[in-house]
Amino acid sequence: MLAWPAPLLPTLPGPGPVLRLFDTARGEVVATTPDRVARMYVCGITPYDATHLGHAATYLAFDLVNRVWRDAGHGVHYVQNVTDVDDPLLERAERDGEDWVVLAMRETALFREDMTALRVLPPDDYVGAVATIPRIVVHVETLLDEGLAYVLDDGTGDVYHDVAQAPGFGEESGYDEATMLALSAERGGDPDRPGKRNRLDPLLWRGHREGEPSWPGPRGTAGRPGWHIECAAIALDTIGMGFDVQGGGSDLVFPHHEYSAVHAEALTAAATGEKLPFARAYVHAAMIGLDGEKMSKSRGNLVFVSKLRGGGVDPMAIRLALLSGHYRTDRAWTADLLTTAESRLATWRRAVVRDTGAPAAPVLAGLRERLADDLDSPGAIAVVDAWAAATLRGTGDGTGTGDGDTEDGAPAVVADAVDALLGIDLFGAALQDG
Ligand code: 5CA
Ligand code: ZN
Repeated sequence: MLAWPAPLLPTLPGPGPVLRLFDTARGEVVATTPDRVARMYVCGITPYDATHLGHAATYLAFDLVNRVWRDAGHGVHYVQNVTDVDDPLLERAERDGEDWVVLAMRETALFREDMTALRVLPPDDYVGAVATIPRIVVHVETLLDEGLAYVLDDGTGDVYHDVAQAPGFGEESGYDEATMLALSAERGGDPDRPGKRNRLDPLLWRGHREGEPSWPGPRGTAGRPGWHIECAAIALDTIGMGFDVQGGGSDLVFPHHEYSAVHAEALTAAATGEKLPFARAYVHAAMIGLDGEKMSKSRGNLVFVSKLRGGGVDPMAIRLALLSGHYRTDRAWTADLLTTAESRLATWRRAVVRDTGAPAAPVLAGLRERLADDLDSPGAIAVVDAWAAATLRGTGDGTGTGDGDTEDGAPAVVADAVDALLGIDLFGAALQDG
């Protein structure tokens, strides 16, 4: 699938530090250990509605991961999926009397526009579920052949993964059975369905139902794929096992990331006999809420990126507003957040258009240090705030160096650092404003 155009990425002097991130599976902040090319998979949208600020916040968090790795000298192989066939998409199309393919295409196109406007680095592989069906079918057949999956005995043709045989089950989320059962029921699972071997067994393949799209399936059974095997198959096809970061919002900790990992680990064990981990770290962005509730398509309490942009809001202000909170803190979207970001952006822009400013080196070091520490974007923003204040006062104090110097060319270096590391372009609108 087509991704979206890459923004320019300035190169900064010298390499940045090793990125440390909170890994859900280990329950602590750990150093990432990428090879020359870091590998990251981030769960993409289900395109039945426009991109809201919750989605945007999650993709911005992983955009920082991408930027910090690149600054540290790594290449990054970034993969994202599009869940372009699934229950919520089909239900919305049915409700609105619209063709589900057209709905998915339209919302995916809008998502690309939003990501471009927010200056999110595009994935190298942007892969839809539908395009992956032939590979998914092969995987489901392998699990059936190995006796690790079974066809439900009720004539539907539905196939489930037998998790009792999956040794790694539970390692990603660390949840107990009661928590898993509750979350499974809440998030698209079917723990009470009769005939399953284990209530927590996840659906791999859904046999054809009247009125639903279907494709040739495992052992000739027409239908469509389950959700978790989609991400397992796409990751296996593109970046393989043991990749550096599996990312998404915290609503994916269970069941989605647990099951994607278990599917991929079972397939790898079947193919090689080895128990390899799916990802080295599972990283989750907290939820953005509105009026005290998680922003979600099913609740309908949404603020859309495209709506704000359409109303003339500078996408860089949206980006700055979302990054002003830490990615692991659940937080609310408010009008104030945007107003504060707009005035901060204006201040930064007034500072970077000067020829001379407070020294740049401590700003670059401070930005790198804060972001490498589990993406402390509020801390990084504070570093730039202090620099802008000192520059606009015409002195070098306030940057932490305490030497009161000013430096020719410092504003241009800071603008490059803010661009490369925080993804915020300080020149576009500043030039337009004259
Ligand atoms: N297609 C699946 C992932 S394979 C999916 O969850 N799609 S989604 O459209 O519902 O969400 C897209 C991404 O945004 C996911 O990573 C999800 O965890 C994240 N997300 C959803 N709601 C919020 C929210 N309120 N705050 C932050 N992130 C969110
Ligand atoms: Zn996913």
